[in-house]
Amino acid sequence: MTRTLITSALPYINGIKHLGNLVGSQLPADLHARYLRARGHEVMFVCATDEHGTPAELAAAKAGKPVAEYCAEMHELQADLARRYGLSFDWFGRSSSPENHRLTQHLAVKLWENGFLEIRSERQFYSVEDGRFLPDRYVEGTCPNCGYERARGDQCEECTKQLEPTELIDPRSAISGSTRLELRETRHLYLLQSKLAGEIEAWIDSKTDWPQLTVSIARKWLKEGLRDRGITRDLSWGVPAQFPGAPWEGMEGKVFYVWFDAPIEYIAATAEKAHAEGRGEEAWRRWWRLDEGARDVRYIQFMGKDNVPFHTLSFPATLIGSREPWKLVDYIKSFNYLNYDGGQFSTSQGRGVFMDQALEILPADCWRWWLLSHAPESGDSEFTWENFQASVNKDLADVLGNFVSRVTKFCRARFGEAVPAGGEWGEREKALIADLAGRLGEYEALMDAMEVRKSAAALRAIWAAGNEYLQEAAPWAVFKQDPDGAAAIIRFALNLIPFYAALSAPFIPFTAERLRVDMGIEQLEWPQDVEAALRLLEPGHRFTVPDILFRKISDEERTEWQARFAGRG
Ligand code: B3M
Ligand code: ZN
Repeated sequence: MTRTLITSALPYINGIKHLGNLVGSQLPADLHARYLRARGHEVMFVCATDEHGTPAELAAAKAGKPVAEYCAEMHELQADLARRYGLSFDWFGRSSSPENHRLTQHLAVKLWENGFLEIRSERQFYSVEDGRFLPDRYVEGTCPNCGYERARGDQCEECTKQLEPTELIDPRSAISGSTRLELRETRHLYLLQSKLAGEIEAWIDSKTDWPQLTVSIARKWLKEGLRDRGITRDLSWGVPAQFPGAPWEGMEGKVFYVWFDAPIEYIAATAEKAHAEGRGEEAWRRWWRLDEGARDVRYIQFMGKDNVPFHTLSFPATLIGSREPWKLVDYIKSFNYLNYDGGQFSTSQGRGVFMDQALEILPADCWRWWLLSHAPESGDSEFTWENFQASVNKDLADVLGNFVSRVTKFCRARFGEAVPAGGEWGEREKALIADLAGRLGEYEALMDAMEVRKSAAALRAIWAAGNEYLQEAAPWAVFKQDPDGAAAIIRFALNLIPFYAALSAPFIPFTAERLRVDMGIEQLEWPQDVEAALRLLEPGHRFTVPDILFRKISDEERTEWQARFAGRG
């Protein structure tokens, strides 16, 4: 049995994420984790809140709370939202955990011992008005690469380029907006990535099956030359850079850079789980240490395209430079951006739908379905209310919902709430079984390949095949002359419901679970053999007619929501 390690990029702690964030990493990661578990794989799916660095400090200051308290509250909020979206993390950790502190400091020491870390003196922005150094996001300005005017000191969101604050044109303080910035001397630990460039390039070259988007971003930044990067900051919140046993001196009052410790949290989160469950170190090390079992692990990461440089270059540099046998990622599935109704989602302007608001208006499965079936894979994609309405009303309500409702209600009216005996399956059923077997194979191949949109389309086609069958077989007409013939049709159609529920569970887990309960079965099983799967519910098996699965979105609602989420901009 294959073991698969799945990580989703860690959502920043600074506020509730919008739907674009959700579809860029956590949701497709969940889809894959659910699918592989259903196929019998052992899966370790971890995520966490990314709690350090300037985003956390800035947000806590804005909320008027001590940063530790702010992070603890926001973690609970994000964990609760994750549950309500059915994100099936095996562990949802915190990058501020003791495990991550220990592991981050451990890896830094190893890098130092191997000659990949050194102390350098650099000149950094100091804001006279704010009375402090301004690392990373504390500085904003114009991107030297693309001209975007609100680029942050660590990275331009627009063109994904990793930046140094001093590269920004017209720099200003993100705290006060002040442009009275001075360059002052400060000492930091530097990760000598340039020394590792050859090894990283060879490693990326070996990844011949990586998706185009991932490889092109990685290569672009490799070509520019892998630069040495400061991995400490003049901040108080984070993993302390000076600690007992550190082989260097003079790093008091500094912490590790958030992008240094955040990916290490993937490992630390797995350790948090082991510790919380009272299990030994081997429980997490078998996933992460090649010398302790991780050679059998396939490791897949999910993330938005802006995170790719850190995962293809910086994090591998940390692990490779440690000269310890850590598991490196095998496959990176990256996503483009989801835009919102002709523009971008904007947290500051309240534009677009955020995770908490979405659930106020419709159940999680509607969002999961739309987002996954429109995942921004081949290019950026766009959320529009028209498209969302059409998708929910057609795919979910008309195709899947209507099928379930017609079949179960007709059965109840003619035969009662139990699978009817009588009649035999004929050519039509045989043909559909063969058709479904082919479609199932295609669906599995697409899911294996993490082709999210295409998988959704394949699943929708499987639902539609049931509708067409019902339409052609027309049990309501057959019933008048041949009740046994109608019973055979309905027995077949009823059996399609658990079959659909099993296949749909990775996309719409809440609906699948309702169907499981209403159809009176113990556990949804992934079909090995379509014919056998369609004989699961035997004559006499009792079920309950499900309540309406998906209600349709009216034009009035659509217009109302469009106005409500248009933002203040
Ligand atoms: N928190 C950035 C983001 O949410 C960052 C990802 C960390 S993954 C280790 O886009
Ligand atoms: Zn840019």
